Amino acid sequence: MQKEAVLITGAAGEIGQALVEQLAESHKPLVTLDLQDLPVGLSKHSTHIKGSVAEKEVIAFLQDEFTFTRIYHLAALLSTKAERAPALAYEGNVGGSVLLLELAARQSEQSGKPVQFIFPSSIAIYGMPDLRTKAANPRASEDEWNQPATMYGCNKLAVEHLGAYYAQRYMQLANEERTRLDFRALRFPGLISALTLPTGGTSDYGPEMLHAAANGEPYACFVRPDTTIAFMAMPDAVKALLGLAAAPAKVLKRTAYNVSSFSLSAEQFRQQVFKSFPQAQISFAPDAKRQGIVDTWPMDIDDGAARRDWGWAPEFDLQRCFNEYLVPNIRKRYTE
Ligand code: AKB
Repeated sequence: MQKEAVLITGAAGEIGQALVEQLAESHKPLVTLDLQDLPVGLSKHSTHIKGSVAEKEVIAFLQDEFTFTRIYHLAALLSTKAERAPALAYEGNVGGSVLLLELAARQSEQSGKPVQFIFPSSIAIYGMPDLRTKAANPRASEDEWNQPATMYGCNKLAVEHLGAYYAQRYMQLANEERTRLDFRALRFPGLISALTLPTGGTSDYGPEMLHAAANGEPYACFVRPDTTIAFMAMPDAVKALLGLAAAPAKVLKRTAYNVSSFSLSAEQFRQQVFKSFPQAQISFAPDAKRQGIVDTWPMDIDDGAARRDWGWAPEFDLQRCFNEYLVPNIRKRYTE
């Protein structure tokens, strides 16, 4: 007998760990999938499968063992790592997503209930053509500048479109009506966690700068001081995922929503870090190629649609994020 469950892929990643922590009590049974093991403290909360979303055997095992009501598909190779291995990124980021969309489509048909498929997309789907255009258009809304400049950005935009296809058009030539999956996506800015360090992204300079300062290590920032993008505290990212998942389908007017919190330059980020770690040694040593990627991302994104349609609002603005979430928890992490 298949067990009803909630699935989290990429569960050992930054968002994954925060989401497992949050869902541990409320969502049972919880099934987690990742190439890595879950950290000891989290592994007791789920049935963990070690494997890749791009492996057909892994997806077939999940299909046979569980009936999923909701899937948080977080597994992804982030922008910098994906640029270093584009084909591998495509295989995992898009190929793996299609295997999971197919699983959700089949289970929606079998149960007659739409499986909810929650997908974290990214500011990386945007492609600002140059710095003048970026400065002249500080808050990108969902339907503009969708010309990603990275493999990762292309992957995220492709899965947004594929998800909408599976939710609205899948098997449209078939005679009989069918129950389709319920696809919902969020475009996240750079995320900052006090408990984990980023791996393989290009917005990583922010969290790396802060964690290095807290750990008493010098840090050379790989982007220019004027580089500006949006960021969000990890608890708000989890809040957004749960908020979108809980929204009644009838209030949603699009499948992909921007969500944002605060936008600042790398220099402003450094000044914010100095407030709590005045001894920090933070310099700038721009990496022209990675700089080129961040320069195509908007300074901020317009999340008016998410606020209007399903009441999105972040808990943490810049000051609260640093003073109430990041600094107290990071201090604990590096002093205890
Ligand atoms: C990355 O830098 O690749 C991610 C993102 C902005 O989606 N953190």
